[in-house]
This record gives sequence, structure tokens and C-alpha cells, in this order.
Amino acid sequence: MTGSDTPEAAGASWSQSDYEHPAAGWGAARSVASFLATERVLVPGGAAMLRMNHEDGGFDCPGCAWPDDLKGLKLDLCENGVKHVAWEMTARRVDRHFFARHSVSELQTWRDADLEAQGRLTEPMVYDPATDRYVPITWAAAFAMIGQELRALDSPDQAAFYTSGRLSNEATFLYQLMAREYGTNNLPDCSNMCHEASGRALQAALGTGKGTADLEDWESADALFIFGVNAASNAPRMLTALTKAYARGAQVVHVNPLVEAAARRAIIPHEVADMALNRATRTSTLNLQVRPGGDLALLRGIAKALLEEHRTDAQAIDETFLERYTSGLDDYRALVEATSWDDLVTQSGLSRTELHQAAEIYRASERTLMSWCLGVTQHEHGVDTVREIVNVLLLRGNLGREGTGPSPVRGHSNVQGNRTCGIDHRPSQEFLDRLAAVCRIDPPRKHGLDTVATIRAMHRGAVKVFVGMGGNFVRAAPDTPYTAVGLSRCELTVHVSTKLNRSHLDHGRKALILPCLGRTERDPQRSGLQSVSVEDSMSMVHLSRGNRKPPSPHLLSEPAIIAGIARATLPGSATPWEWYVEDYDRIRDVMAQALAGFDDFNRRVRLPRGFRIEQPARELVFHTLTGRAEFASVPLPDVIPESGDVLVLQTMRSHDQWNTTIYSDNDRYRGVKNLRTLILMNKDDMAFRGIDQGSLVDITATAKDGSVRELRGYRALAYDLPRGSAAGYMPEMNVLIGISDYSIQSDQPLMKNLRVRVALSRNISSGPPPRRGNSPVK
Ligand SMILES: Nc1nc2c(c(=O)[nH]1)N[C@H]1C(S)=C(S)[C@@H](COP(=O)(O)OP(=O)(O)OC[C@H]3O[C@@H](n4cnc5c(=O)[nH]c(N)nc54)[C@H](O)[C@@H]3O)O[C@H]1N2
Ligand SMILES: Nc1nc2c(c(=O)[nH]1)N[C@H]1C(S)=C(S)[C@@H](COP(=O)(O)OP(=O)(O)OC[C@H]3O[C@@H](n4cnc5c(=O)[nH]c(N)nc54)[C@H](O)[C@@H]3O)O[C@H]1N2
Ligand SMILES: [Mo]
Repeated sequence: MTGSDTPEAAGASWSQSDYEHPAAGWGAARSVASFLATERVLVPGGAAMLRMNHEDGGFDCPGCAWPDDLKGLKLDLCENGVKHVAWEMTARRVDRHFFARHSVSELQTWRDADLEAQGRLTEPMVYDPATDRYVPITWAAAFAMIGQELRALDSPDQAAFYTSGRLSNEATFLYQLMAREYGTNNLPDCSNMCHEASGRALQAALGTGKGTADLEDWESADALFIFGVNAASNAPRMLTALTKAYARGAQVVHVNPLVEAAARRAIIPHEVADMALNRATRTSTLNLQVRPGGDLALLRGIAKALLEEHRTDAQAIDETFLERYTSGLDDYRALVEATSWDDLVTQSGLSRTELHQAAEIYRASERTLMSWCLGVTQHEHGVDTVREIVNVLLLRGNLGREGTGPSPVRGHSNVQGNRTCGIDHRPSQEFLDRLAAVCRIDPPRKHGLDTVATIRAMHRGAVKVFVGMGGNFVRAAPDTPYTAVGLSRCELTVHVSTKLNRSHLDHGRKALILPCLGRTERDPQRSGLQSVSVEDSMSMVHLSRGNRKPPSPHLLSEPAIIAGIARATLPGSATPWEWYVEDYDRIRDVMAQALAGFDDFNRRVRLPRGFRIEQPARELVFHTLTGRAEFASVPLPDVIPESGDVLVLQTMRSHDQWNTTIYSDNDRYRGVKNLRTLILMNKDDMAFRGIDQGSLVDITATAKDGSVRELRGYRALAYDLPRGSAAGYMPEMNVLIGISDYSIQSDQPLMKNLRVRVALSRNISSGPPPRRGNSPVK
């Protein structure tokens, strides 16, 4: 073990080189084999994979939220999905003996990866301050402790109930019901850091918080614009859609400061012949390396070109569609005309030729789909940028038709379902009215706290009990030390988890770790084996049934844990908590009444591919103020830092990581080995600062509130990204994000938009010389 987060401390030597191979393909296959071996799940892992994502009784991949293959039964395996399943299935265990051997203070010095590598949690544990250790506790005593603390609070708003995006629809529904029956809308979730901006923008523009496109649309579009996603690592099954698009002659435009692996070429693992012949397909027809936050300017450039052409070509925009379905075009047109090409070029970081190229691809396409992920949302102007995506789609009527529409790529496998089923700190009155009528409760009406507001409230003592339903709050959230202090000021912290993580160690005065079943595991209840449901990025809801033996006989399912907490907290509750848990069909029956779009839930969820939640905007029905799709007219934001020596730093994932879970210190597609404490920089920005390839540097971030944070001894590596921008990894770099660094549009932390200065490291020798092959990437 090592007490440092620097892999170099463990003695491994790092390297960086060009990645020459196609995405997925044999590199992925080899990586899967070695990962299964490390987790010691080679044989059972293989068998379990075959049941994954099957329409026929298998479990939904707990990895990303990309939908299943249209043919359902055809197995759409991806490297990172397999790794994620294997991570859950590991043969290793963290039991009471482990906790007896290691104090919390000692565990705090371990690397995050080493904490999770210990394996699955096996029984409920409670913090014992006398010995500074977690010790076993019975489920009954744990529930009683939570109930007692929650009942002792002056107000239900002194508690916060966090959700990470794994939680099934059924558990989600019970969880929000418990929080609201108890009396609070304090339901912070990972979405507050992820796609909050998308939800708000789409709601305002189209009257729905979700995308309208589905997988069929991906398969029939003749132009795809993909903004700000590293698909080969984070939504690998998108590669299938991209190779197919390229093969049918569609245009595939990638917009990203980095040319990521999915913007080059790929081999899809289930295309056996391609694998055998090592035959790669291209996955891009145009790559546009925007400056950070420059997407809005690019989109406006497309709009400007179209509106200019419209003077001579009536077909450049879809007048009939605009007339019939939209509102606000005149203002938007005036705004676009008033924006100069010079400003669009400067703010996008692209040449005028590139802007016209993009516009021409868009104009020539009959069916265009636009997709995006965190590169768009985790910015100050995330909401405005998503609205500009919709503006541009509307101009040519790319909505409500096959092959068209907005298509955000969600993160966690059920993060979209969490929102649908009620995890929302700003619930609508209609939602609450229906919940009140169906569940006979009196839910609070005032908005609750989101993630950032919860952390601030913990600091000032306004939130005293924190319940984390999955996730790793202290590592995922911004301003790590500040968040850790917030948690430590709580009277009680409770984490429902599958593995040990840092959030268990930065605990409140009292603290519980409650271990739960994973998605791959059998969940027997009184009426028999249970299934849960999840919703993917494209609004398809389907069943998931675990088939593995649980890692310990002492685990409870998430619905059972929620019911246990609810019963102890609300002794007089008329909600039949235990009865729901006996048979999840009963939860689905009440959800069918309480949630819009869930009619006949139990029958429809058992259809071969499940069902698609109704999307009114897809049918050109808009639940907006005007009943039409709304254009947004916002002035072009200035995304360039005032001072020339400031870089815009984005924090992203490596290929070998799942959010706060780090599988290895490699980032295969970016050619990096054995190094996470790095910052990728443009070579001219390095030269300007006198920084050589591989030198140790200090990174200083200035937050919105003027406070300064620093990371020292990171290695600067040259990378092909725009001047003025830089990139490094979450969650290590979360220490650089101030608690005040969030967007005023979405309240999302600015995880892709930190203002930093980088200089050669002070007081640190430059460490071991780099290995051979440390050539900077062009
Ligand atoms: N294997 C794996 N899969 C995952 C996850 C994981 O950690 N591992 N996480 C899941 C979750 S919760 C989520 S939300 C998704 C995240 O999926 P991604 O959005 O791919 O996540 P990041 O790694 O943060 O990568 C952000 C991308 O946006 C680009 N970018 C940064 N700034 C800008 C900008 O200003 N404009 C544009 N156009 N692009 C920009 C970056 O270069 C990078 O390619 O993946 C999900 N799937
Ligand atoms: N700087 C920076 N920070 C970021 C981001 C970024 O791009 N940059 N991205 C943000 C985004 S998009 C997201 S979504 C958040 C993610 O934030 P979280 O969702 O809070 O974090 P995860 O790393 O996904 O959570 C991992 C933990 O979940 C638990 N777990 C795994 N499976 C299960 C399960 O089935 N049930 C339960 N109960 N627990 C389980 C395990 O104990 C594991 O340790 O991070 C955000 N933080
Ligand atoms: Mo996410």
C-alpha cells in the first residue's frame, strides 16, 4: 500500500506514446481478459456476461446508460461494461476481520483504488469512536439508529438523501417516497454534477427533460453531430452506431477539443470477421477541435450560415416547420445576424472555413441528430449551449422525424430513471399532487437542496444527517477537503454501498456502512426472485434480473434497506413498506398510478424490449409556456479567460476508470501508462512556460470567489488540444474546484471549466527520468 495518490510513489514508471490502433477491437479484448483475471472471475464472469443485457431474464449492464442493441438478443458487449460487471463480481471481500485489522485513520492514508480493491462489503458496520474502527452492527440496530437520528432533528430539512445513478426505478420510487413522507425535498443526486444542464434546457425548449431520439434514429440519421463525449471509453456501445453510420455514408462530425478515439476508427468486438481480419471502420468524417466552451459559438456559426443562405435558397431552413411549431424565431434571427463572424471564429476557436464546413454538412443533410455529454454540460453556459443545439435543430425541422432530434448521452446506467421516478430537488407541483393523491402523503412543496447546496448546508450545520444511496460523495463532489469537512460535521452519515470508498472514511460523528446487493445478484423476497427496472438514455424501460449468488448472506436489497429505514423513521406510516418489498410488482403497481407514462407498468415492462416512455416532444406536442418549441436568444458568451497566462482546465475520465473507481493508472487510447497525476497541455503552452515534456508542474486554480487551490508535482504531457486549454483526471483534480465554482444557469460544478495557472514545480526534484518512448504527441 502507499499513502500517496501518486502512482509514481509505488515505483511504476510512466510513459506516453501515440495510440495507433482502432478503438475497441483487440486492445479491448486483451484488456478484458487481464481484468477478469485480476478480479479472479474468469470463469463465472464469462458465464454472467452472456446473460447481461439480454431481454430474456438477464441483468442490465450496470455500466453506462447507452441503450441495448435493437435486436435485443444480439449481445452488444463492450470492454468497459465487462470490466464494470467483473468489478462487482470480484471474489475479494471486506469483512469484519478486515475492519478489525485497520483503523479508519489508517485507511484514510490508503489510495482510493486500494480501498475499492479490497472487494465487496459483507455486513452492516457502525463506526466505533473508542477504537476508531468500523465494527459489526445488526440491520435492526442500524435502522433504529437512523430512525432515532432522523426523528430527533428539528426539521426534516436537516437531512439530505443523495442518489447515485445506479439505483433501480423501484428502489428510487421508495426512496423519494420515504424522503417526502418524512418531509423534505433534499434529494441531491449525481445528476446535479452531470446532466442537470441538459434537463433544464430541454424542459424550457421542448417541455421534456429528455432527448427525443432513440436508437432507430441513430441508425437512420444522415448526419450525426457528437459534442463533448469520449465515447470509446464512456459509452463504448456508441461505436457500433458510429461505424454503421460511416458505413452507410452518413456524415459523422465530432466536436471536441481533443480528437478522442471514437473520432478516428473502431473495430466492434461482436463483428467477428472484422476482429479476425483486424479490419477497422472509420467513425468520423469531420473533427472540429473547439476551444473549451466554444460549442455555442460553433452552433451559432451554423445558424448564421443557414440564415445567410436562406436569402437565396428557400430550402436552407424549414419555413413550414418553423411557422407551425416554433416560437421566438424572429428574435433569434436578429440576434444571430447581429453576431459577427469574427466573434464566432474567436469564441469557437475554429476557422471560418471550419464553421462553413459544419454548416454545409448540416444544410445538406435531410435527417440530423445531435448528441452530447459532459463536454457541453459541465460549463458555465451549459444550459445555453444545449438550447443552441435545439435552436439549430429547429431551424431545419430536425425534430419529431425519423433520424433526427436531440440525444444527450446519460452517464450512470439508471440516472435518467432516477429523475423520472422522482429524484428531483425541484419537483413539479403536478408530480407532487399526484404522489400525494396516490400514496396518501402530504409531501413538502418547497424546493430542496442539490449537491452543492447540501455540502454548504453541512458546513454551516444546517444539514445534520446525510444518507448516500450509492456513489462516493466526497470524491465525486467538488472541493474535496471542503466536502470532507462538511460530512465530518454531520451527526450521522449513512452509506449504502457495495464497496469500501473514501466517503465511508470522511464520516460524521456517527456513521454506518450498509452493504447491498449489486445489480448482477439474485434478489429473493417473499413472493420469489425479484426483478427491477431501469431506463436508458433513450427512455426505454426494461427489466433487469440478477442471476449471481450474492457475495455474502448478510446483504439486503436496496428496496429492503429503504423500507427498513422508512419503518424506523416513520413508525406511524400508513405506507405498506414491508408489503412492497415482498413483491416488487406491488411497487410497480403504485408507480403506474403515481408516475406519468407508466400506465400498465407491470405488463409493458415484460414486453421483449420493455417500453418507451412517451415523449410528447417527439410527437411535436410541446408542454412549454407557448405550447410550441421555444427558440432561446442569448448573447454569445465570452469564454476566453481575461488573462493570457490562464488556461482552461477540464477534468475528465481515463479509459480505465468508472467515475471515482480507478481500475488502473493507464489511459490506453490517449497512450498514457502508469500515470494519473498528469496535465495534458498544448506543446506551445508548455514551451511558453519553459515546461519540457514530463516535467513536474504545480497547478494553481483561482475559484469564482477568488480563493486559490493548488496541486503540486503533476507531470505535464504534450497533447493535441487547443492552445489555452488543458486536461487532467477527475476525481484527483476535484481539489482544484472551489465550492463556489458552479454555473449560475444549471448549478452544476464547473468540472470542465477551471481557470488555472501552470508553472514548473517548486521544491520538487523532477523525479525519475522518463522511460524511452516518451515522445510528445504531435
Ligand atoms: N467506462 C466508463 N464509462 C462511463 C463513465 C466512466 O467513468 N467510465 N462515467 C459515466 C458517467 S456518470 C458519465 S456522465 C459519462 C461521461 O462521459 P464523458 O462526457 O465522455 O466524460 P468525460 O471523461 O468527462 O469526457 C468529457 C469529454 O468532453 C470533452 N470536452 C471537454 N470540454 C469540452 C468542450 O468545451 N466542448 C466539447 N465539445 N467537448 C469538451 C473532453 O475532451 C472529453 O472528450 O460516462 C458514463 N460512462
Ligand atoms: N471533477 C469532476 N468531478 C466529477 C465529474 C467530472 O467529470 N469531473 N463527473 C461527475 C459525474 S458526471 C457524476 S455522475 C458523479 C458520479 O458520482 P457518484 O455516482 O457519487 O460516484 P461513483 O464513482 O459512480 O460511485 C461509486 C461507488 O458506488 C457504490 N456502488 C456501486 N454499485 C452500487 C450499487 O449497485 N448500489 C449501491 N448502493 N452502491 C453502489 C460503490 O460503493 C462505489 O464505491 O461524479 C461527478 N464528479
Ligand atoms: Mo455522470
